Amino acid sequence: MSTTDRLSRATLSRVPEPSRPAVDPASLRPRLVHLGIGAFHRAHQAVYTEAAEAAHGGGWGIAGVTQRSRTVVDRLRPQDGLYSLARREPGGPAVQVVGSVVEVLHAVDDGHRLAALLASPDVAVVTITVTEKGYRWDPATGGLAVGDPLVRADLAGAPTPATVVGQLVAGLRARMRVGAPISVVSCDNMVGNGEITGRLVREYAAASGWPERDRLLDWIDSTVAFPSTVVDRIVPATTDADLRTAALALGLRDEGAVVGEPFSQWIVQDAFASDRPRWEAAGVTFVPDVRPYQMMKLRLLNGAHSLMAYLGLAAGCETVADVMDTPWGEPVVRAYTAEVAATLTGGLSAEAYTDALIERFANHAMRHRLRQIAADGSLKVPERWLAPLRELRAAGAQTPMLELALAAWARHTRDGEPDDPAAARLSQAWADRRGADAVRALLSVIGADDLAEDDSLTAAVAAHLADPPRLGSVP
Ligand code: CS2
Repeated sequence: MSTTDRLSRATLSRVPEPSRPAVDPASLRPRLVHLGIGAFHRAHQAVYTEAAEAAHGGGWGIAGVTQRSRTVVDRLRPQDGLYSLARREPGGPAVQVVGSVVEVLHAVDDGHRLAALLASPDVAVVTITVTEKGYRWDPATGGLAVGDPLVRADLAGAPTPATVVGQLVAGLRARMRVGAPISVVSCDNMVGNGEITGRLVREYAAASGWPERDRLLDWIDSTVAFPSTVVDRIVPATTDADLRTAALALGLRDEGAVVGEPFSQWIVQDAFASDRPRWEAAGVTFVPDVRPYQMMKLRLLNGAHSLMAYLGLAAGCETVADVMDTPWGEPVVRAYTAEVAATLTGGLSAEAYTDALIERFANHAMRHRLRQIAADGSLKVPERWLAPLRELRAAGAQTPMLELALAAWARHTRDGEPDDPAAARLSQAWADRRGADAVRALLSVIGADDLAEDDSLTAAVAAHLADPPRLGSVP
């Protein structure tokens, strides 16, 4: 079949009826700016926003902003922001065009348009998915990485800021003149993502040297909200085969196609500054405090993901489902989640959550590559493992699975050519060092000097490094 014609508003009527968007894109305008319009946003918040609009209206369109590469702009702009999501049901994909993205921008090349949108009273919400490293923060202090070259360049007055925090603060500075409230909603995998974002924004404004910075800080305190959220949906990177599946279902080429698992969840702190899409109509849960949900998701799902990634890559597996096919996959995940579950609060059931995880991880319709999960370990490991590790050790509990996990990550930093912003420092930790010395140096790189001083921990991790587990007999 020839699918040279591309999905766009002009060709949308050729898409089979059941796959068409739930909203008429022409009825929307940018009322929400999203920073980091990668596959995850398109398979998650954009879908909730479309469903909320379909249920309640309000004209909530999304202006999606990509940070570095222009690829997303080149894929989505010729398609008027339209793309399809394939839900990877075990019995075959269900493909649906999503209609909520109405504008696609590049943060720097289209920086003036971005600033104008952030200042516009018509825009009431900013959502963010830029991964942990996009915040340019120092996980050891929780503060802005002021030594980061891009942060420095933005603070020195780059005309269109290249960092997310720089873009936000420049937008808020312009917005202060019109005075309209706004909510900035981080959707990245960090405990207290709203508080972190608020802190980074304030630190950046304070460091800006602008004459009106004190007034800006007061205005941010009184008028800008930073709700925390927990997002969950497994979204592997789109492959050529996924693009072919989309084209087949739509009868049109779709270069913006994304795939996601059937499961999806969004927990949002009910603390907005003003108007927002009626996401509750789309199944979003609003709660006063997202922390118990965030800890459960980060420590159980993401923590198990990272563990499977580092163990699985070393064992020659390619995807999460491959790991679940091994005799050790499920027992390792269960032993890990049982160990970490002791740190969870809030009365949520870790057992039920784990059972559901096992099923999600084993979904063979997903090809979720371990390499994708293993990336940026220096920023993921502290959130996922070190926080529970500290709590368990402070309580005198045994931590065999977290030790095994750290050893698997340490081995990956030594042998696995990690894709990580701290790659050079991680490899330096291995220069002239072995065993527990190397483990101490690695822990220091990721801001965990306290754990580096825990001799029984570093010795246990080093023992696994010296004698890698025969995975069939993992504890
Ligand atoms: C994964 C997450 O790449 C990773 O590090 O653990 O992207 C994970 O798939 C999502 O958080 C699931 O909601």
